[in-house]
Amino acid sequence: MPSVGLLTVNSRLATSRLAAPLQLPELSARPGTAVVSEDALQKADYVAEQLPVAFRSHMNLLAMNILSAVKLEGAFDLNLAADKVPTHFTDTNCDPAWWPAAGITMAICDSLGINLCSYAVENEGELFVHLVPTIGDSPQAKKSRGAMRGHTDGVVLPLPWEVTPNDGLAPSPDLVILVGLRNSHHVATRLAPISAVIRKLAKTTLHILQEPLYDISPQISFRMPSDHVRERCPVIVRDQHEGYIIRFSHGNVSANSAAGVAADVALVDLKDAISTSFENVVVKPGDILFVNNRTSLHGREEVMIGLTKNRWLLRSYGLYSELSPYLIDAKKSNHMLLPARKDDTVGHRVTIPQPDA
Ligand SMILES: O=C(O)CCC(=O)C(=O)O
Ligand SMILES: [Fe+2]
Repeated sequence: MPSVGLLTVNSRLATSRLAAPLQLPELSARPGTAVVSEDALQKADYVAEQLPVAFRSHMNLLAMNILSAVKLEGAFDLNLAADKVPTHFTDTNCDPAWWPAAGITMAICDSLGINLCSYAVENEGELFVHLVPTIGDSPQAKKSRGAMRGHTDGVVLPLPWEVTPNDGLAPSPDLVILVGLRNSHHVATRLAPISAVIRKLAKTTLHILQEPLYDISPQISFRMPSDHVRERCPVIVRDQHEGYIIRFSHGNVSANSAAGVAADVALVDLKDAISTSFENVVVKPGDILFVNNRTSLHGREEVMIGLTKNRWLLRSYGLYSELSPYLIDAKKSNHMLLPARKDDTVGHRVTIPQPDA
């Protein structure tokens, strides 16, 4: 198959290791509350000084869409007792053993100009979600322990330059941040950089995927109206540098009914290309993985149900832009972004607060 050539960018994961783990902040409340931002941010200067130069330059390349993922190994040291694992994604009553790891992640992000955020429609807007395999037959529980095919997070949300005032939507995250607390069976996160995927696509396929021919529905974790569809979108977009960016999710992207058969075929080719482009990355305790949600698809190996206590990652999202235009309610939270939940009293809000509100 002819390859597209040209791309040398965003093709790899860069890894740095800290010589000694960072000193953990003492937090007085659960991360995601305003008081914790203050506690954690007091550590940001100290953290900035401790971060290896190589890591800082990797993070700059990540922000420029030149790298697709960066892993910081040995960022913190936590001694978790064997039974200290939350039972579900938003378990707010679980042991606070995870707070310092979240605090150090907040301090690192602050020192790098990354704004951590959540969406009000997902996981109650919690800033840090527990990625743990949960028991039960609900679609969410099954998803929590199943393998995950390649996807970008927040796929139904606009790309930053697609955001239109008053549509009540924040952009999808620039970064997906995974923090390792426990992973004793080395269940891998899987990364597929767009550059590797694109090299496997025929030129015509790549062109079709850049046409506004695809409809996108919300991922299962997003509590949005089931008829909320982002229509006629390109899946792949040329970015301002030498690369491309992608939004994709196997279950949530389909060719528009008027798009014609070539759009369907291009999607099948894309899925094939993704499936052979993965690199496995094990996020171990103390590791923080920063995934560029524009230039990398991510997924996961299956987490076996018998291993429920053996894997626990925290997940948060990051944006490089200011959050203030997209906050659901600046008085309520400094990280929870639009869209609002359908059952919130404000409904599908349309007024976007001014940046200085
Ligand atoms: O568990 C992982 O390693 C990744 C999970 C993930 O992609 C997600 O929850 O969206
Ligand atoms: Fe994900």
